[in-house]
Amino acid sequence: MLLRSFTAKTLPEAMDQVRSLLGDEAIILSTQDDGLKGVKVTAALEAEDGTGFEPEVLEGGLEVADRISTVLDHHRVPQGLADRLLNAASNLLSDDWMMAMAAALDHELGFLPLSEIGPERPIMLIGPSGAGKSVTSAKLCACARLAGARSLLITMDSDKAGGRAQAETFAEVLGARLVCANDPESVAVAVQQREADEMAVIDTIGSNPFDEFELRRLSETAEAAEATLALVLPAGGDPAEAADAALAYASTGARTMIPTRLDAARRFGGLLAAAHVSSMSFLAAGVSRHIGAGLVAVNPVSLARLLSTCEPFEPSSLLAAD
Ligand SMILES: Nc1nc2c(ncn2[C@@H]2O[C@H](COP(=O)(O)OP(=O)(O)O)[C@@H](O)[C@H]2O)c(=O)[nH]1
Ligand SMILES: [Mg+2]
Repeated sequence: MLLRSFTAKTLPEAMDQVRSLLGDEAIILSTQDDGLKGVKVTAALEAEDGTGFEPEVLEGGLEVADRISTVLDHHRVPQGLADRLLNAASNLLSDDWMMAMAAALDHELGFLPLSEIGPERPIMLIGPSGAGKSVTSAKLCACARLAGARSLLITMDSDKAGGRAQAETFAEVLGARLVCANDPESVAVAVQQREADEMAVIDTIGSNPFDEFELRRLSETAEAAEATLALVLPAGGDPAEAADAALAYASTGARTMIPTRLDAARRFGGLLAAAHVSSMSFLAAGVSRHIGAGLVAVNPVSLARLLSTCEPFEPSSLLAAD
């Protein structure tokens, strides 16, 4: 069963979209007035093998699709990605909507556990200023320490006001060895000279995703250090901006992403759009400003839970008498 939702200013316009994309065979499952956003029509098309329209399947599928669609709407997931996720969920024909959403996220997005990177490759964190790169570098060193490994923190951020002091504080607290290096060659030397059991983390200076020179420099450094690049991107931003930035950063060769500030945002459509458009896999996520407790694993189930537990903030409910 192919399931899609269409939003337009009026019902006839939405119906036109249904007919032109799915044809006359499409069955309208629900119509919903979304206020300022317009009218949303959810429609289904029978699969080529003829499956999908038994009444129970349709009813269960519609309920699952409705729940998932509400969650994706709340997070401002762009329509194209939301449709893909709904299709993936409806193909599963599960009546457990959370599991259906997890399966859909697994289908459309990539997930790479940190443990799969291995200590032999340094991790190099890139991203805009203030994204959380330095704090995430420290969190990675803390993870290494918890796993009983030593870490080497290479900072390219030491020229920034307070950058060196911040790195020195992190390194001291975490028992990490600190090296300041400002060009690809010195980063490569620091990496080559590390002890066999040291995990290297490279923290970079904030960059502009739309400055080709800065991006080229990042990929040259990663190449020289034979590092795995990870984009650090804060949650809560505009989905189109996040997607554009991630796509630009993907040109450096980055294939993984560490979203940050999940604790301080209530809309994650930007992160989903960024990961989807750039084909980057989620490596881990920042959920606190505190170094010790701030990095968690991300998998389809934990992401589905996170998305579904973000209730919209409604000031009116605080004012209502009970
Ligand atoms: N609440 C919260 N704050 C974070 C998180 N990660 C980083 N921060 C905060 O974001 C700010 C910028 O972090 P920093 O690592 O210096 O950013 P950089 O410029 O990318 O190196 C700091 O105030 C951090 O404490 C997170 O996961 N949650
Ligand atoms: Mg920094």
